[in-house]
Amino acid sequence: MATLSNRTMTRWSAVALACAALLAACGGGDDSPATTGPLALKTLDGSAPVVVAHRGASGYLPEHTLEAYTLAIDLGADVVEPDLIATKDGVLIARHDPNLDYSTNVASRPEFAARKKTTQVDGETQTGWFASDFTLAEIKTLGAITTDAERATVYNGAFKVVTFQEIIDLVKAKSAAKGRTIAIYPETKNPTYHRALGLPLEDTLIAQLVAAGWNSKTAPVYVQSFEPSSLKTLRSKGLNTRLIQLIDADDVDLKTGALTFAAPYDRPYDWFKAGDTRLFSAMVTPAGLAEIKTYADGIGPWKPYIVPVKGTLDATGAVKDLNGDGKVNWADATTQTPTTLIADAHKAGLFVHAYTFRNEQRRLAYDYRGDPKAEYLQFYRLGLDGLFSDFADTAIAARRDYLTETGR
Ligand SMILES: [Ca+2]
Repeated sequence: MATLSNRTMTRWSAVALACAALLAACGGGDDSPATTGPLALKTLDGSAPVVVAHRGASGYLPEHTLEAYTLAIDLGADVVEPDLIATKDGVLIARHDPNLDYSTNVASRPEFAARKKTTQVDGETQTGWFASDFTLAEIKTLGAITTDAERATVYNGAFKVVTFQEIIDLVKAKSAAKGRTIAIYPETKNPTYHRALGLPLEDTLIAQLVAAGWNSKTAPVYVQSFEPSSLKTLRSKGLNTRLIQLIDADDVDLKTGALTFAAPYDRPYDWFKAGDTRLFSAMVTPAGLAEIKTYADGIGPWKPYIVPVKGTLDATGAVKDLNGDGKVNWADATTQTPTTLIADAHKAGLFVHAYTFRNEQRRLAYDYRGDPKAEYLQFYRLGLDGLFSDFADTAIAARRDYLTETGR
């Protein structure tokens, strides 16, 4: 197994621990990207790429907690990203999945044992405890846990589930305290699923953004979804913020370098329900981009839509274990010639925010040589407008290098 042994990781792990202990005192990561300089940047609007803290500083602390968002801001993130689901009483909370078993300690709570059930989420059968069966007050008694078994578990149970309103309040307070505008990037999660439960996300989201004074194109808000109908609903009901169409796939076939498409990651669930048989990949064609431009401002594709990766095959046609760790995975793939997606999207008038950038060695293609900054630099140089990172500090350090090399 790859180990996180390089000096950068050790250093930032130490920073993370220090920040968790002393959040208020950790403010050294502020960054104010310049927007002019000798070499024009290739982003859509010519400004520096935006760093979005994916689920907060989720590389260091249990995701989607006030502590993870606070740490991300203190590490210098421009934007924090909450995924939104609804409680039984209709409150928007930040969780990646309606199934609370994935990201909280609900399974350890005997008083909730009877609410365990098996149900379908976007066509996938899941067993667990579901947010729509719990009031906010009940969910507030739970502790968040890491969703990545390879990451620190020492904070499991220590932090509470956070509401969308608490995130808005945090971002406003931190913006005032730091003298820079911090934005939010909420995602409507499983919007068709929520609508079927009688807990539509869109109306509540709009109401909260309007109440925050943030219903405009220039507000520090980006709203994202995998389901086009959710974005269209938001627009038709009067939301004026920037909207982003997310573009997924299931995996990469390392033998061919091709994206693979298996349910539920093959197409938006609303497309499936409507009998639309196109795959997510239809969205990156010129026609697909033009269609997105009719209801959104940007796209959020998975990284290999921009920089494909592929394994190296041995004489038998099997993918080689290039790094010799006994496993064949992403860390044995090498990057291929970038696609024209960024240029194509820009031509269509759409900005591009790619996901998800992570520091772990096993998540880095072989030719980045274990250096996550090498990956960020490649994408920045391609003209990427923004990215989602679990390690915002690394993304910002790489951006500083990129801005320096462009004369800023
Ligand atoms: Ca390997």
